[in-house]
Amino acid sequence: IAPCGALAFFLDLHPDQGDFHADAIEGLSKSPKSISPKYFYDEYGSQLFDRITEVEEYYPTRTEKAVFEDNAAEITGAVGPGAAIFEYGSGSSEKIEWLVNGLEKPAAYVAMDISREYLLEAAVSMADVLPVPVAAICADFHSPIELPKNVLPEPNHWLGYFPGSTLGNMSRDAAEAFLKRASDTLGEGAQFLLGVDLVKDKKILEAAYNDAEGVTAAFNMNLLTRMKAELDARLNIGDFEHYAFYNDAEDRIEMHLRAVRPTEIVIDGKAFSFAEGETLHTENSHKFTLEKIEDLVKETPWRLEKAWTDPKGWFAACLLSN
Ligand code: AVJ
Repeated sequence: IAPCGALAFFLDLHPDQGDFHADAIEGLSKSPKSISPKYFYDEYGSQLFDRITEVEEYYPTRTEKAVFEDNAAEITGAVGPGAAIFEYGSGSSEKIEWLVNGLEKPAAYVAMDISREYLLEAAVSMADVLPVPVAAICADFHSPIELPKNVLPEPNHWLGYFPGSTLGNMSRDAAEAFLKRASDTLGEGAQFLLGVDLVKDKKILEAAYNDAEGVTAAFNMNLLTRMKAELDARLNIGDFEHYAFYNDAEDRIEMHLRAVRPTEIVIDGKAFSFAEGETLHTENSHKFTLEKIEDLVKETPWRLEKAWTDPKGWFAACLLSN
């Protein structure tokens, strides 16, 4: 571990990038059929996601931005001086400037992402822009992460940062385990700033995942294109449709690929058959209430210090401390 060009350090934990081939076969063998949403994000899928954040119906990205910006002084005040930021799933590091620039004497910015190329590119360009040392860790946030010692000035405390309501993709158990690991990584006296999408009118939720332009549908259907291109799968894309709905009992949007007629997906000569209406479950996006967040956080070393929402109560920024 050593300084790396413009970066204070680059730590590569060689995260398991996932085996699309093995996971597709495993998921298609299950009943009900499912696959991890992480396979949405190839280059084209990441572009489609960026376009989703700009469609009229998809409110989370712009609402979160408004919550952070409208409450920036209070949020950064509650974090206090001398914090070093550790961003989980930093991607293009787009949501960091308001935080670094608002904090009193920020100590450092450490970007963490599973995608090595994307991470390094973003971290190096942030090193040019931010008034603090910038570092990068290539890792999977579903595995333990240990911060390297003696490569940054000792911060007053660590601030975990996890915007985008990505926590909503996880099951309750996985979310709990994630928050426990984050506390281990960030150490005692840490804080954690979490962006979460809130429960709201079902029509608004369902519209956000069924935009009129069909960008979300294309994002979902891209999984089938990837199976054909990368796994040599034999399937008829036209036999499937995008299907997204709000599951009230589970407080989550579910995305599926639904067979519009009996069909099959064949991989390695193995046929996985779909009855008409049968689905491949591709994503859960849990929606929270502040009570639910408190219940979840209670099972971890964190406690909920304060939460900020937009005037409509659609999205929350939660500040936790351990
Ligand atoms: C990136 C997981 C927050 O759940 O809203 C957007 C992904 N899926 N439209 C979300 C997504 C369909 C998004 N997250």
